Amino acid sequence: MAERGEDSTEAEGEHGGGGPLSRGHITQLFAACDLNGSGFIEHEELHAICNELTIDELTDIFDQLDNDRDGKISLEEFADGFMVFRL
Ligand SMILES: [Ca+2]
Repeated sequence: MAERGEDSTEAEGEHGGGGPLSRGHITQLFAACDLNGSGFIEHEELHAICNELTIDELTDIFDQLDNDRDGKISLEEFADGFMVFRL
């Protein structure tokens, strides 16, 4: 008689809510990607990080992240991108 209805582990892990990554993680990741510490991720920085992607793929991702089209990705845009890509 195997009863597999016990999911006690599901109770934890639901605080903080909102997105697969916490805001703190995204901020850390952003800082790690912001190689020159400008407070924005620029095209070259994305290229340096994702150097296995082609320029086309990179441009595509960059365009999707760069909502206001100012040529750089802010923390806000970066965080929004993570909601979309659900990494
Ligand atoms: Ca931007």
